[in-house]
Amino acid sequence: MVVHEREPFNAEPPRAALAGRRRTPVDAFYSRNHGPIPDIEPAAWRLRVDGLVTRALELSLKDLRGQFETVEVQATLQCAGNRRAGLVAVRDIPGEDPWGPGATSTACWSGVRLADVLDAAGLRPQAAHIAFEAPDVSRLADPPQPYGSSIPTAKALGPEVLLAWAMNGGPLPRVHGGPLRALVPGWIGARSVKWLTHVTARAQPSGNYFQAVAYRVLPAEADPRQPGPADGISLGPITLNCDFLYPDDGAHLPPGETGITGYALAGDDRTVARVDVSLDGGRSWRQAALDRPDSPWTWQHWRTTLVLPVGDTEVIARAWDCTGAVMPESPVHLWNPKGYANNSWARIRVLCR
Ligand SMILES: Nc1nc2c(c(=O)[nH]1)N[C@H]1C(S)=C(S)[C@@H](COP(=O)(O)O)O[C@H]1N2
Ligand SMILES: [Mo]
Repeated sequence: MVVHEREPFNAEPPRAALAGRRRTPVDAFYSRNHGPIPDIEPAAWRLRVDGLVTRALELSLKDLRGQFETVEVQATLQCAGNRRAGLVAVRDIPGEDPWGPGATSTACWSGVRLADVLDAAGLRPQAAHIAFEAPDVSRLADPPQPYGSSIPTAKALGPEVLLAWAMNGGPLPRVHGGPLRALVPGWIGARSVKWLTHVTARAQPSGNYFQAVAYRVLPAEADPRQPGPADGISLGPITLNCDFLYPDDGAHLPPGETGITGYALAGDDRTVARVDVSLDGGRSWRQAALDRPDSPWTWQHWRTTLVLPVGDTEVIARAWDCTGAVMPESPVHLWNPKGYANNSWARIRVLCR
């Protein structure tokens, strides 16, 4: 793993650990934390469900397993800071880690549908947002506070949104939110709250720092420490994106035919329609072959074979989605003070001799 920070722990797998695997092994799955990882005794853990509901609930893991249907969802998680390094190269982003393309990983999650739990609690008509809260207090928040987020009720009721206690067939590891986390497929990782202890139905989005202040695409000139109220764009669905998984940036290769692979992800209810690769700075493109996704919520791997010339070559990839949107060429116009949602063309340099 490439460790960006030890306290709080933030690490991403190198491209090679994601390459050739539709599902990411637990020990290669990226980990993104804003505070210390809590140590929760599963038997003592309880989930509180309250707010704009007709019956507030308090549920143990046994209650969740016993009272609701267990379901499995294959889903990719991607951090909004994925590929931030490309924005940092445009202009420094103090206090944020320069993530590469590895803040993206895919697992098979199991748990219960959030919709079923909300149904048992009985949502009131005014319940437009579902907020999540965890016990990990982040000193990066202003003021320091436990981590939280919210999603609109329309998304929360989707059958893909889980309260998950298992990952790739094993118990959910502590670092990934065990004993229980929210899983919001198709939305930025920040909404999939780990160590979940509290679900609240509300009329408004969560006022938590990580919903109301951070994870917003601010105007370039905004001060990220003092954004105005509702400044910027609150991130929900993942932005269309792709990157290379093989070869690595800076790889030394023999010239000639080389297999090139990568991943692409369109986010929420969109799908990846095409991935193109260029060897001439984007003047001409060749279409890559796109694998079928394992579910509507996972990345798609893509592959092509290129004849690489002798010398130093830049290889570029871009993805299109089913609405005809395409990744933009340059990170220059995407730069934002917190460094989110960089989906400019993916680029690697390879040296052939
Ligand atoms: N309680 C809590 N949940 C959290 C976070 C956190 O710091 N605390 N980080 C979020 C972010 S920004 C991301 S990208 C994902 C990462 O999940 P992972 O560490 O399992 O990859 O968890 C989200 N859930
Ligand atoms: Mo994230």
